[in-house]
Amino acid sequence: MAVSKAQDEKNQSMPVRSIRDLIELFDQNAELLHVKRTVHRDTELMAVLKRAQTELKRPVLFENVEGTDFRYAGNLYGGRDKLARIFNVREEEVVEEWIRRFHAERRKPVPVDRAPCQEVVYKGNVNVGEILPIPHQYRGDAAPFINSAIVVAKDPKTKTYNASFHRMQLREGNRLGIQLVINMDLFFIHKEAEQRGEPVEVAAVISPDPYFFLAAATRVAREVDEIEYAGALAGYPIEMVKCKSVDLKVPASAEIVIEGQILPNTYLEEGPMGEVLQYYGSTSPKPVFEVSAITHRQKPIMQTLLTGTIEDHTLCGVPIEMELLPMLRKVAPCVRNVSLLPFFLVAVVQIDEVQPTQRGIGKNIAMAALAHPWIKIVVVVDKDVNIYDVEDVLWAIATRVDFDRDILRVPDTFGFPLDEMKKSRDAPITRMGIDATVDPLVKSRFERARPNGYEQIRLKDYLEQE
Ligand SMILES: Cc1cc2nc3c(=O)[nH]c(=O)nc-3n(C[C@H](O)[C@H](O)[C@H](O)COP(=O)(O)O)c2cc1C
Ligand SMILES: [Mn+2]
Repeated sequence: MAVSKAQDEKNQSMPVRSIRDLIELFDQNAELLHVKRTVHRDTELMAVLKRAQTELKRPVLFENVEGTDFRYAGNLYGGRDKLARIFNVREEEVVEEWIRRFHAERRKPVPVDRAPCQEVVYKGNVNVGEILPIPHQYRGDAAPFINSAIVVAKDPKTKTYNASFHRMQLREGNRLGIQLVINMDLFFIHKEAEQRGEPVEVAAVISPDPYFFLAAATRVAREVDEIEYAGALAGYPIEMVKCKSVDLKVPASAEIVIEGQILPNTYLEEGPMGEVLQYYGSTSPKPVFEVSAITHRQKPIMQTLLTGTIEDHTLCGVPIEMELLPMLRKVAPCVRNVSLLPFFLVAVVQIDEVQPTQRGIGKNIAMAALAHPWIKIVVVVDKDVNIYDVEDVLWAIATRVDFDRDILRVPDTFGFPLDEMKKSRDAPITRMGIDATVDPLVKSRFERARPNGYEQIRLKDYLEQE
């Protein structure tokens, strides 16, 4: 379907205040896939989502799932193009726009009395598995998991609101397992409460507006109120409503909220679950989330987030790009852009062409990027290589690298905890830098063959039908 320029611009400026608005935005741009056929929650839903995600790269709305009136949305954040829609910029501008909004004016939330997320209320002795039809994601998972929930908590130390992703394993009755990764803010909030023998009141928010969602994916200092930060990303204050059973507020426009507390000194075996690197990982004792209320919209849309997919890598990788880009530019102002997609252990850095006075700068940049604890491979390329195109990056590696001189190998370094190449969980890893930039002394031999007009034309202009 051809979208006229005027139509395109109109859609782009549509205000996005909820997940329904976001789905509508994708739909108006003819990007949303509607699955109308009835699918089975545990044996079809995730298979269809994973294939649609990898093969078609589009967001998906499941309209009919057997045995429930919930609808399911997936891949809303899978890829830089989705973030470009949300921020209303071009793909190559996403990181800088996110950085710009990160530094924009923080907005205090506004309280509201009535909220869509509380149209249906269950309080007291709730059975989570009966109320919420949580799908089973991977074959070897221990149980159904919620992977898209954002946990809101008040930080008693800083008096600010924290919001972060924590996977939850479905358990019996009113209990969920919750993963608090070491050094995350909620990990510390829970540890400190535990030392006082107290639980932590929390509310897990599913399917919120995209700005709250992206704010929760960013690591920010503990002092920063993440609801106010979400307001900075959105450009409007987030509307918050009082919870029904805990002393917290949650974004009113969300679809589903699970209220309760994370217990002190209570741990149960959790996992395995297909993880971000597509391996199952191990089982270990994790804290318990005791649920006291569940609220949701009528016929809610449950957001599903498959781990180990482009969506997971977008939400983990682009926030790292935000940290990396300013840091690399300090090392070398010639750094133009960076990409951690499609797979966040591999960073591709694009630079302006190396000057004769700066020979070797590609390696300095590679060393700087490798300092990030998660990045295992970095490839540095010139500006004529498309860093969002894996084929193009491979072409540069194959044709512009002297494997005797342009490869950095750094053994015994601190790496990503879930890397299965580690001999044990705390073992160090070897990382690698690849300088695929052209030496300015032999530049003329490496000019890419291009047709006349190649950089100037827009393909779209030649394909649209009147
Ligand atoms: C899709 C996704 C899933 C995540 N799952 C978990 C998790 O299960 N447990 C956890 O502690 N952190 C998890 N994280 C990491 C934190 O939620 C994330 O880094 C957050 O920004 C930390 O916020 P903080 O600065 O408040 O600690 C996940 C992040 C993403 C993007
Ligand atoms: Mn935080």
